[in-house]
Amino acid sequence: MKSLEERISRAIWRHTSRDWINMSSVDIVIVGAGPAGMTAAKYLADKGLKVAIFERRLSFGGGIGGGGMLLHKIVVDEYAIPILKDFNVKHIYDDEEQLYIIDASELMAKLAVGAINSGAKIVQGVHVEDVIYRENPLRIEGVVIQWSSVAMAGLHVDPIFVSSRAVIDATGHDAEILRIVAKKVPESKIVLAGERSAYAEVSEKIVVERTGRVIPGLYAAGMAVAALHGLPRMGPIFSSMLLSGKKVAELVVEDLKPL
Ligand code: 48F
Repeated sequence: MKSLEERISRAIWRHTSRDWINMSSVDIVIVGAGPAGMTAAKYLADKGLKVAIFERRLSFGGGIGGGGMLLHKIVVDEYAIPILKDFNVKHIYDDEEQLYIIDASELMAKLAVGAINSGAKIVQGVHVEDVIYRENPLRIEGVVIQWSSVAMAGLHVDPIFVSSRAVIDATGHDAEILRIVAKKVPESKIVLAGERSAYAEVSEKIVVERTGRVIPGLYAAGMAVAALHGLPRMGPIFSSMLLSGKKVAELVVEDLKPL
């Protein structure tokens, strides 16, 4: 007769292993469970694609949770309303400012629920430290992952791999994956212009416009787009993060179609 302790351990090992074997190859890896990453995940999973989000923290939401300077509200403009409806996020209209107001906690939770209910997997505590690439023709074909705790402890532990047909950098202001590829795959010719100071009206539009494929197999969404193209920041208005996530999903679906 197995003890409860033994059964707990066996259950966790068995089901985690099954998941990881299943995730050793996916259609799309999304790096970062912020607003752009989770929005992209839902729309990709809605198309029946196998989606894994790797998030290095033990929570999802990225920059949403801090609201605006720790005040628990964020704002969006009208262009984001259809996305809020898809995720069932409550929003109220402020007549005076002509903006929609959302509770930060509700947006975080419902973006995650939407992505998960559509079939995407969010795995927390996993740090993406590199990519898999192929030459002739150049293509990104997955990511190299490590437990965040190992990365934080600075231990020298070899990572493992997740193969994918597409990788989306949704890591926010630091554009971590683009930065790695720029440095370690020089033939990618990626040059990060670096994010510019605040100019919300311009950045809300242009971040969405410039969202897309960077090199074959590698895409940028959310604030990573600003870091790549030298675009201004916008602070706690999140319409472009949601629209960028939706747009990158549509572009990836289009690119993966012929296979
Ligand atoms: O920063 P984040 O929320 O990115 P985003 O989706 O949205 C930006 C807004 O939050 C806000 C803004 C717009 O109004 O200016 O800042 O572009 O979410 C990025 C997530 O990626 C995780 C990080 O912990 C965060 O949750 N992340 C970053 N690098 C890695 C990573 C990595 N190398 N591996 C795994 N996760």
